[in-house]
Amino acid sequence: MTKEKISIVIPALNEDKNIAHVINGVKRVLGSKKYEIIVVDGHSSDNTAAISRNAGATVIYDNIGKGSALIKGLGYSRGDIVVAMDADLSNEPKELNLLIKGIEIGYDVCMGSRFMAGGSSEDISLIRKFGNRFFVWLVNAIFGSNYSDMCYGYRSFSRKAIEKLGLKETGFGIETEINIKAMKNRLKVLEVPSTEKQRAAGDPKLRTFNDGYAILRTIIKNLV
Ligand SMILES: Nc1nc2c(ncn2[C@@H]2O[C@H](COP(=O)(O)OP(=O)(O)OP(=O)(O)O)[C@@H](O)[C@H]2O)c(=O)[nH]1
Ligand SMILES: [Mg+2]
Repeated sequence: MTKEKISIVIPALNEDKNIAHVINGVKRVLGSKKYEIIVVDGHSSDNTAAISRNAGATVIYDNIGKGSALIKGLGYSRGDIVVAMDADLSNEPKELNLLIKGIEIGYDVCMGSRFMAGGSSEDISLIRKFGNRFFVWLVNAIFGSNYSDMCYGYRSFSRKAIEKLGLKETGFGIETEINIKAMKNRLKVLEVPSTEKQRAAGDPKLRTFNDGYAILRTIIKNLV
C-alpha cells in the first residue's frame, strides 16, 4: 500500500450532475490509502460546490478559467503525488492506480494518453482530434519531445514537478504548457494509456476554435 499522501485536484464548472459520481469513484478506487480530494469550483451557478462538499471533497474557488483552477488546486494540495482529473466523468477513476504508480516508480509527471497503444477516446470530435494531432506534432517538432497526446487533463505529478513547472496558463492552454515545460525542465515524463469516456452530463466548456488559439499562443509564449 502507498505510504505517500495522494491529492486529487478536480477543476469543475457547473458539473452538479457528475461531480458526486466522480468523487465516489475516486474514494472507491483509493480505498484505505491516504488522500485528499480538492474540487476547484469556477463559481458554478449550479450546486457543484455543495454537492462536492457533501460527497467529502474540500472545495476552493477560482473565477478565471480551467488553467487557473488547476494551478490553484495544485498549490493548495498537500500530497506527495497529485493527480489532476476532470469533473465530467470522462476520466475513469480506476486509471488512478496507473497514474499514481508512475510517480511512485520515479517519474515526475505521468500523462494519460488517448492516442498511444491501449488508449482511446469516446469524446473527441474529428476537428478536435485533428487539432490535437497537429499541436502534438508541432510541440514535438519544436521541443524535441515524443508525446502522443497533449490536450488531455488526466495526469499525475510529483510535488517536485509542480514546483519546477511554475505554471501560468489560466485557460485551456494549461496542458500544453505542462507538456512544454516538462520538456524544458528535463522532467521525467511517462505516458500511460487512457480511455476517455464521453462527458456524462452538462455542457462542454471548451470552445474548439478559441481554445485552439489559446493553445497556439501558449506554444509561441514558451518558445524561448
Ligand atoms: N474551475 C473551473 N473548471 C473548469 C472551467 N472550465 C472547464 N472546467 C472544468 O475542466 C474540466 C474539463 O472541461 P471540459 O468542458 O470537460 O472540457 P473537454 O473535456 O475538453 O470538453 P468535453 O468534451 O465537453 O467534455 C471539467 O471538469 C470542467 O468542469 C473553469 O473555467 N473553471
Ligand atoms: Mg470533458
